[in-house]
Amino acid sequence: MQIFTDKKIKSLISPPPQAPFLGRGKKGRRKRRNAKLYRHLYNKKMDKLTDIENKVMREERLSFEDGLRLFKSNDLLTIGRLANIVRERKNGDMAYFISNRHLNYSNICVNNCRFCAFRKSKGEEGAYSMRIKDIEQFAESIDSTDFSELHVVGSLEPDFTFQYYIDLLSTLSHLFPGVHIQAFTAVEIAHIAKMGNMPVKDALEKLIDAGLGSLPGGGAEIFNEATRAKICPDKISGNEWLDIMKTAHSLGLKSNATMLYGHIETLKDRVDHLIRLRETQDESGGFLAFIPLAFHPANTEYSSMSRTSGIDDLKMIAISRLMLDNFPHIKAFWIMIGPKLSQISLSFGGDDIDGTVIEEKITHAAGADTERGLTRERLIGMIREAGRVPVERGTLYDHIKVWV
Ligand code: V47
Repeated sequence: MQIFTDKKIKSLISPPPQAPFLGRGKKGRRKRRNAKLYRHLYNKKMDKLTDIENKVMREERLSFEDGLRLFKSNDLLTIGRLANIVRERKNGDMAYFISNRHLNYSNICVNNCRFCAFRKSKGEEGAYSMRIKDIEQFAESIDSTDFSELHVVGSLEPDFTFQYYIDLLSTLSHLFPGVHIQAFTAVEIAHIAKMGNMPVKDALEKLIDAGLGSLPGGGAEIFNEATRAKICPDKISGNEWLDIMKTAHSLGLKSNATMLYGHIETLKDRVDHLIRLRETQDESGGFLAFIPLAFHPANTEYSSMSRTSGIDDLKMIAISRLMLDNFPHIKAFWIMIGPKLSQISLSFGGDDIDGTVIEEKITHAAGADTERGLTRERLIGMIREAGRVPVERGTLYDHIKVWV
C-alpha cells in the first residue's frame, strides 16, 4: 500500500484524473483503492480553510464566497474553532439566558405559510384569538415576579383593530410593571400599520407609547425572493422586513433577527440572508441577536422532509457567528435544537441559549420534542456544564445577575 506523505499531497497541483480503467485482479484492485484514497486526500486538501482562518485572525470581513465555502466544507471542527475565537473576542466566557415567558395572543392568520403548523383559519378546530379580557386572565394566572421579559407573538388576525394592539400593550405594561415587552415580528408590524391605515413609522411610535420595548426577530424566514415566494407567498418581502427593522432602529427600538433554515432553501440563500442582515446592521445598528431557526416539518406542507441534522445546526450557528461580524450576539435557541446541542453551541459561536420560555407553541405545533419551558436552575446548570459563565440578562443584554 502506497503512503501519501504531506510532501506528496503538496505536490498535487491539479485534481487527480479519474482513471478509466486500472486493470483487473489484485493489482487492479490495489490501484483503484489507491486512486480513491488519492482523490479523498486531494479533496481534503482543497477543503482547507486556511485563507478564511487568516481573515478571521486579522478580523477581516468574510465574503459571500467565503460563506458558501464554509457551508460546503465538512471541516466542522475548524469552522467551530474559528467561530469560537470570534465568540470569545466579543463575549469572553459569558453565556446568556433570560427569565422570560411567551404569549401567543392568536393563531388565526390571513397568511398561509407552507412551513407553519401554528396558524389556523377562522372557524377551524383549535383556532383562537385572545381578547383583552383573556389577556387579563392570563396575567392573573402567572407569577409576575418570575420573569423580566414577555415575548409576545401572534398571527395576522383579520378581525383585530389597531386599537386592539394598543390595548394589548397597555394592559400588559400596566399588569407587569418593570417587565420588558418584546412584541410583534416585523410581519405583524406591517399588518398592524395596515389595520391602522398609517405608515409603519407612525404605528411604531404609537406602539412604543403603549409599552412596546423591542421587536423579536421572527418572520424573516429566507429573504431570497424566489425561495420566499415558494415557502410563504403571502408574506411581506424580505426587503420590506428589513425596511421595517430599519425604521424601528431609527426610532431607538432594538430588535433581533432570525433565519428559518433546513427546508427548501439553498446554501446560497443562507449566505445571501446573512449578508443582507449584515448590510442592514451596518446602516442601522439596532440588531441585538441573530437566531437561526431550525425548521420542524411535522404538520406542515413539508411534513415528508427530515429535521435538520446536528451537524447542520452547529454549522449554522458557527457560520452565522463568522459572517455576522457586526452582531453582538448569536442565540442557540434550545427549544429548536435541544438543550444538549445548545450547550455545545456555546463553543461553536453561540453565546446565548434564550430562556425559561414557558410556554412555546409555534415549534411544538410543528413537532418539537423539547420541553415547553426550562427552569432558571436548569439553564444555569447547562451553561456551567459547558464551561461558560452563566449571565442572567435583561432583553437589552443588561446583566441582571452573573452566576460566578
Ligand atoms: O417567524 C414557524 C418560525 C418564528 C416553524 O427574537 C418555525 O429572540 C421552525 O421568531 N419550524 C417565530 N420554525 C419564533 C421566533 C423567535 C423565537 C425565539 C426567539 C426569538 C427572538 C424569535 O418561528 C417564525 C418562523 O420563522 N417558524 N414555523 C417551523 N415549522
